[in-house]
Amino acid sequence: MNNNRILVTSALPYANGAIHFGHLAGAYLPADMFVRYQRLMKRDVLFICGSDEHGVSILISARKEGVEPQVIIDRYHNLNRTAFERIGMSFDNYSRTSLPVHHETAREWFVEFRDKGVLTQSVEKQLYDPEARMFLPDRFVIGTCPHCGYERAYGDQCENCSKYYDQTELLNPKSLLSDAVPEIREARHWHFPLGDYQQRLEEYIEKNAGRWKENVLQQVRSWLKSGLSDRPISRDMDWGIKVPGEEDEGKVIYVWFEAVLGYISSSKEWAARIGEPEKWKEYWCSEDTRYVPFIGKDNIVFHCLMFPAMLMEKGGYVLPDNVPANEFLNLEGKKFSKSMNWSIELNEFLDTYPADPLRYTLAMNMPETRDSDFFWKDFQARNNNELADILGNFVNRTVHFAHKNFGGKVPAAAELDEEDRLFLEQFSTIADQVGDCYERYRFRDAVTATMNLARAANKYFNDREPWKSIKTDAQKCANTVNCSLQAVYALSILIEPVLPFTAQKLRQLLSVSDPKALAWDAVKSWRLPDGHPIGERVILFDKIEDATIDDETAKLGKLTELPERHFPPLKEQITIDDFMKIDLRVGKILEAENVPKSNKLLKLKVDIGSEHRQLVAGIAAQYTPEDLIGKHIVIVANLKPAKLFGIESQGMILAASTEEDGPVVLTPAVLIPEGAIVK
Ligand code: B3M
Ligand code: ZN
Repeated sequence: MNNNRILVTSALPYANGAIHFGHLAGAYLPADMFVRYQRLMKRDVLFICGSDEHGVSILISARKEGVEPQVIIDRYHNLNRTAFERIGMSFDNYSRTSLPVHHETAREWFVEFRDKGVLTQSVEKQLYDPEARMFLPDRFVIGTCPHCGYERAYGDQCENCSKYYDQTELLNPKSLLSDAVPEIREARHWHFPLGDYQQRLEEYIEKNAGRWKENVLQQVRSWLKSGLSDRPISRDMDWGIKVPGEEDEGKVIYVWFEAVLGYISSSKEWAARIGEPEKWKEYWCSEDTRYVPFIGKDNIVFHCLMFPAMLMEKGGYVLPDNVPANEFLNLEGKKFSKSMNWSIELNEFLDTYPADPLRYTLAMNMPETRDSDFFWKDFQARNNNELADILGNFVNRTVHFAHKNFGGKVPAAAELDEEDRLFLEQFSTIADQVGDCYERYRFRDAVTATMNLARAANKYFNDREPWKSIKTDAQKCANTVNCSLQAVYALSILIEPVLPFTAQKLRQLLSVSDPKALAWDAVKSWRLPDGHPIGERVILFDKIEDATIDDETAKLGKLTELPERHFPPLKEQITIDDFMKIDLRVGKILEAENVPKSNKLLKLKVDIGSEHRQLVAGIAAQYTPEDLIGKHIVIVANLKPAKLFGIESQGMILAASTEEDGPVVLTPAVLIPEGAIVK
């Protein structure tokens, strides 16, 4: 394979929400770093992305808001495109799958496969909503999970026990569109015979296995081991790419079948835009291309099995050379969740902070082999202690010193000593090391090695003490400043993949315009000429205060709007006499302790005025004993005692709860004496 032509794609984000840090660290930032490195290696790179604008989730969002799906996709396409630009994603083309070029491409593939007899048809039982008059996609129906009994399980998967099943297996199904009870009807669907490619896919994967990431291989091998089966590739829906032909009226092409083809149509759009409409073929239809799709781990099966099988069937197309999928990034130890406000929106973040420190922090915490986290404190520390104190500081002192003592010009070096030479030699070694990391998709290591040059440079400047040699040995001082400025140049190239905005500032500062200097290998050979003018110093990184970070952390999880929740229907009516049978009393918690071997239960001693009660309450996951002692609460005082974990509970504490979050203990809003009656 020719290593000079490289096709890189990043997963097409659904135009159904704003991309967050997790997406960035998964499929976008590593792709951009890889591409920027390869461009500096002077390779012929095409970098492609776009919005994925079909699929059920977009339809659901549209119904929820009561708008057309077009409104949703326009909103998020524009939002995400802007966010990508601001964070420095250097796509050659950012397309959208609602464009005619994509619809045509997807139909062409579908029809070709259908006409060749590759696709099969079968009739399946599916849930049909008689009121909305449509077949229900899996996410449009809920019911009771056939495995665990969870009552709000979706049509394809239960969020409680994670099991997959067929939507017709759901108990008590209900349509989310109309609340109607769906009927089971037969629906005819087109299938892609993925099972037929089992052997070819196995060969393809094993041929590459030596180079692919372990986390990717593991998932792929387990799919292969359980045996590939045919995949339905049509859906009964009116949002998406229509399946051509009268007999397929009302059917659209399944989103995953067409979304992967979005890479190809985005490339076509790019080729047309640059005035060479056939040029996309140089990348896609050539044995000679190194094709690397960047994705998150949830997209592995489609990129490692389904898409390659489609490409094999089509013939004449390049297969992925490697699929360096990342694991997931969490936020402060928890999954990103928009509805719980446990998320950071990229555009909002970039209104306050520059892009490069975020790119750096995400790269240093990239979930390459296992899930990882973004912590605000870590972001602050990386920005202040690494970018500002090491990289920024080195550049500033060097430039400042050159202005103060050498008129803002590169002083001529002569008779470098051993230490100078060793320092300069490091540029080459580090450039090779970093390059090797990028070639092997090891982004954390690449950035760590890059920063090692900044560290070495800071140390060199310190050790050489030019502020002393200026008085005693003018040539030695000139040599130090010359070498240090060469390091600023070397850094301007080496940091480009991870810190492109800062790299740009450095090149401006050094007024580097020689095209020969803008290459990875130039770090080894190109040098700033003697007498070359240096610009005035600029602040590269502003420090971030503790208070700012505290504010940011405090914002997390604070809900401005309560998420939509579902509760069981109301119970049947009772009389006032029924209610009066319950004796509710205010009590004060005197003691609280964990129940050994239980992570749910707390043992409490409660003063209810007339007596002390021992209660056992299932609130240990939400409260520590210290949280509770001294609190006023309400208890059911005349409940028959019961034993929990062998401990007697003489009553019950009142708490409100949702399925998602555990109980919240109810407390009187003002101080009320123990024993007071609640009714
Ligand atoms: N939009 C799923 C996702 O965002 C899907 C990726 C398509 S890549 C062709 O995870
Ligand atoms: Zn379940």
